[in-house]
Amino acid sequence: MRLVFILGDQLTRGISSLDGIEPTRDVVLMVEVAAEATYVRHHKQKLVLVLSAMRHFADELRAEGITVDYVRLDDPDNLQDFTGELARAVARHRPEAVVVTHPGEWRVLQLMRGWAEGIGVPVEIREDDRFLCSPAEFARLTAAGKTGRMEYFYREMRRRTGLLMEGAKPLGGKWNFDAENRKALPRGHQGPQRKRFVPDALTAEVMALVEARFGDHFGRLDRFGWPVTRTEALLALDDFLTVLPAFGDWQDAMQAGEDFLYHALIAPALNIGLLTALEVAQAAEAEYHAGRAPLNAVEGFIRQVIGWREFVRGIYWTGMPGYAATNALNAVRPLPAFYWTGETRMRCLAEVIRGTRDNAYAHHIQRLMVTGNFALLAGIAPGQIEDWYLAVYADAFEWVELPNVHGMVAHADGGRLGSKPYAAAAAYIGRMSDYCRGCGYDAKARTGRNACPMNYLYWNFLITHQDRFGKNPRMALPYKALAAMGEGERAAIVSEAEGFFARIDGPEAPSGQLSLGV
Ligand code: DLZ
Repeated sequence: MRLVFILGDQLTRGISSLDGIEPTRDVVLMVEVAAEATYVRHHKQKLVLVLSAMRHFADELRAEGITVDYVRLDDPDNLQDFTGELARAVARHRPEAVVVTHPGEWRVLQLMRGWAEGIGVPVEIREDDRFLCSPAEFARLTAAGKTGRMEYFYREMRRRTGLLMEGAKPLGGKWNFDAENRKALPRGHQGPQRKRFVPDALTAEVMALVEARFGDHFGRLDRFGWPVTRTEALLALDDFLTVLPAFGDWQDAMQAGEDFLYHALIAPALNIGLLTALEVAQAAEAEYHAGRAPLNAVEGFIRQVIGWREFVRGIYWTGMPGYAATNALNAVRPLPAFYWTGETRMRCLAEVIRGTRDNAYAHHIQRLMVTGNFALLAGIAPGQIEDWYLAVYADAFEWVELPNVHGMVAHADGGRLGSKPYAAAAAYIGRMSDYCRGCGYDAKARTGRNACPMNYLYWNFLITHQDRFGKNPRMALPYKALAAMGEGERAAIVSEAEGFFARIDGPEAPSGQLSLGV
């Protein structure tokens, strides 16, 4: 008999480890272990998502007649880590072999590689074929030179899948409609009511368990509404398709109090396996062909799923472990405490952190241009900001989170993912959101007592990294503006930034100004 070990982000009936399973002979093993909940202190909603989805998935396999050996977190004999629990299961079942699918994290792959010797049973690690491009193929494609950047890789994935293609040409005559996807929302816009899922009895039981065991982790649990089964995930996908037409124009827009807007909200389900990339991309394409959604919206969504998502996975698996160790900008500052409390006078940050706490979710521009932008400008150590993202977002698994944060947010990879850092001053946030209205800081002031820190930190960032970015043609404009500043103004910027860093965990947030309402 074979023991098929399925992890918490492998909840797909078609997962490769289940290929050829013989229900009368083989056993599926699933284990809830504290080590996975605490190696970073995951948001409570993320813990509920994974554990509840695991329990539902196990029930579905059992309903098919498959034997599932399921170890619960509160089982008194639980050794609380993957290796210990696999060893116990091997002793229980005495399998001829263990079958697993390639994990989503380099750390776990190292564990898996040690299992055959450590536990004394052959371990077959199968490819994770839920992705369109394997790491080996990615290495081949990028070594060929042409697809080293996301845009070219994406075109290759379009050709390969035939999505939005007219023969060999892209539908609509262009590969990328991003320029049409950067509109701000009208003032006071009310977003749509998005589908959320009421916890069933099983999820409620997991919520109580998480509150009891991990009650001191970040995040609110009372607003849990993520899909935990494939049926619910398909309903979440349907809900997205109804707002897809507006997703394109407003995908970069932000508004206080509007946590979801027109975003897909399917990444948590997709990344634990309840949906597959190809099916969600095909569902979006069908909306275009049915005349229900415009091309800019559909293309923008499909690019994220078959382009960016696959590209960053390729970067992760071909680059690890060295990729995570780079620190091109020598960023060493500890993560400010307000990332956990939301207690800052910067309304944009307070609002995004509030949404993150409430939902284990923020959309891509909030992650990139608010919490990410601040971390970049403030020179937060890559490992610290990466751990934060990995912990707080329900969809964050390392293969996707790490390159996004290490490369795109922190530019710690020296430009492998993006040819320029995503650095912005308050003007960008003011243009794309209503956060600056009602903020205690002055978004227009570059220096001075009440200047928005994003402004002097932005110019301070350009000054600090002038040697690296000063000659980058994509940054010519801001460096021209910097060159036009007098020495006095440059000195004032540096001194404002130093003053801010000195009080970053202190009186930056005087009482009465805390935006989380605490
Ligand atoms: C994220 C997570 C958590 C919180 N708990 C478990 C668990 O108890 N059992 C499990 O099999 N998987 C869990 N996971 C998902 C794993 O951390 C994930 O599979 C690895 O990080 C590899 O991507």
